Amino acid sequence: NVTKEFTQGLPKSELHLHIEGTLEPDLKLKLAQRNQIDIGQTTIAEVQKTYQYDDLASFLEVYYPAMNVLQKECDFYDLAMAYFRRAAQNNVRHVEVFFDPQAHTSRGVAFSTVISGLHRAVVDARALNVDATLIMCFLRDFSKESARQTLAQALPYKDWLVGIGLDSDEHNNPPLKFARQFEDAAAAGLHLTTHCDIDQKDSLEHIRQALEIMGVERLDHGTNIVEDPDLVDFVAQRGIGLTSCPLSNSFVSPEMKGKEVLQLLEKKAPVSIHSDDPAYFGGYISDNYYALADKFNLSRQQVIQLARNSFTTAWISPEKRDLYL
Ligand code: ES4
Ligand code: ZN
Repeated sequence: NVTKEFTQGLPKSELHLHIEGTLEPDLKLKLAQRNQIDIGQTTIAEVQKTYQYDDLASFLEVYYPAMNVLQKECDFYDLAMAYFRRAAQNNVRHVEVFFDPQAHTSRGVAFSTVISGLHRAVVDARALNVDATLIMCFLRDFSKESARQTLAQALPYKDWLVGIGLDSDEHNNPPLKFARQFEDAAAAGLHLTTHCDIDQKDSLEHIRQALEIMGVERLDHGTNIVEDPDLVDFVAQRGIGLTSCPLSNSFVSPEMKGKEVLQLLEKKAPVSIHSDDPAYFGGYISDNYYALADKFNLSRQQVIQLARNSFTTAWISPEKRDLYL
């Protein structure tokens, strides 16, 4: 049987984790104090009371204002190191961390401040036996021009990045809006992924664009793909990963997309399990594995397959992959 100890002990790769979504209430309060920012709450319980949302838009309204406490290089370092310690406790051996520079540059924080703090933590994570890299995401509800400027700011640091992603509010913001920036990023040697959220009415069309036109190599969430068997065959044949996040999904769908995950496993499409915004959705990666395994009665073999998929679809060298598999 699958226990919490089993999901925790299993070596895992984390491919869908927003670093800003790891900001726990205690660190939020500490940084607010350090930077003399009034966030309107002074206790952990008060902060937790603000965590009420039932769709992406209402979540993002809580999520972005909280980031005000992130001001200095050391704030980004402390945020990422706190996460890497959690990752180590969860037996996460490899992690590709999403970050949203525009959520910070739009508040007047320099791009270099954000990426320098995160990168310094990536280097120090090695001492925790956590192999970490960074994926820069564009905010899809910002303009193309803003994405273009953000990519221009990032390219001098491209050796610190493994890939590019797309997140935030998907409504009326299809992947194709950023086709040019994705092309430029790929030309610079970066991998490509995009969110295709589960509660989007245009989800299948967005998945199609991302796969067939933009050549993305993974889909974040993306489990609505089961509605189109041809697209499922496409990702299975090419080894395109789908990064599903059960606890995040549970806010918009009580079944957490578990049936879809099982169908994808059945069809040998490389679906895997991740955390999204663990400080906001009630658990880190082992909790996400356990929540799904418990609700859908997964076998140990199925859980092991999900973890294997998280390594086969990771953006790591074949040599490193062999070490993990
Ligand atoms: C996100 Cl759950 C979710 N969806 C889209 N964008 C995001 N950024 C952080 N969490
Ligand atoms: Zn996400």
